[in-house]
Amino acid sequence: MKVRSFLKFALAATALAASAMAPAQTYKPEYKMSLVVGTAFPWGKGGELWADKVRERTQGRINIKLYPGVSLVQGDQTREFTALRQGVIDMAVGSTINWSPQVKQLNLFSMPFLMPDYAAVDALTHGDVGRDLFKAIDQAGVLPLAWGENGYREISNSKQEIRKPEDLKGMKIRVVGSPLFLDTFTALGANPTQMSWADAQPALASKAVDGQENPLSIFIASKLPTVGQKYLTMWGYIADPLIYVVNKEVWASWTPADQAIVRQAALDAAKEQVALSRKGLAEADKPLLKELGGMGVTVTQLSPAEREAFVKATRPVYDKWKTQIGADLVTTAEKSIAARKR
Ligand code: X2X
Repeated sequence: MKVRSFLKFALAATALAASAMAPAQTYKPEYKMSLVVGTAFPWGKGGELWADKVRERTQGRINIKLYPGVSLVQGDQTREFTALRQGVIDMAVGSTINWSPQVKQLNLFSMPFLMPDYAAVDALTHGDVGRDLFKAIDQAGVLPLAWGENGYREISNSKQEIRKPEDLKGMKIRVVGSPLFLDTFTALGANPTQMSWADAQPALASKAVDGQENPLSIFIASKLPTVGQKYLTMWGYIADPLIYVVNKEVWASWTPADQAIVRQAALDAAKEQVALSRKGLAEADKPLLKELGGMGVTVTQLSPAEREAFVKATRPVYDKWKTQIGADLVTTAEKSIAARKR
């Protein structure tokens, strides 16, 4: 064999071997999507919408199974982000609260009374802040694709109406596992206790804790009024967005065409999911509140002056966390909110 034809042969053989080993061609039979709650909730529904669109638009090349109850991390929602990075979880629709132990900037949305209304939430997620936070998540090792929404977290309890911070005095309130929540509820005179959502429900039922804070969609679908959570105060102190993400190795294993499909499906599903989360609350007469009355829940709406007392009591917490989260990011958020379209 002449040198030239030998070289040609060797090149061809190498290319053949490389294509046989190419990881880009290996799709898993099934991808695991982590969720805290299932399809009876707007959150779980948002995951299902994403999975269905991807399956349909890829003709089944990418087949996603839902794992609600954060079952891939045994219900420990604050470990979800690490499991995503490590590949124990392939993709997720997760709350900023649950990932804030690993991505401290995500604590932004838990800053008490930062976001006065939905327009403020949108100004952050769809503006410079949203872009900066996606960069932070990417740098932390997981690929973010779209913003969804869990919602405004209102406070409920089994003991008495809450109208002023003093009403919270000594109340045992279940909070999620981010230290910012301990600071907020301690500042309000309550007795916060950290536990997972899986542990919170039996703790509320047995009256081991007096109250909790969650979006109304979670409050209702989890049937909290039936375990004695009869007092609900609409204080709108924080709202947690949801983020649609994919593990980076999984992402890299897909063709560019399939990556584009998964990204667009996440954007489409997230848009529908946000509308579901706001249903009954975004309308001027908030029909969801009437529904709650029918479940025997006393719904308390605060006057601006009453709300201000909660803002004032938590201001030192806001100031402390502004530094911890990053003063620049928080200032950008404050400016974006001030300039929002209403
Ligand atoms: O644990 C909660 O309160 C929940 C379900 O809202 C989250 O996962 C943040």
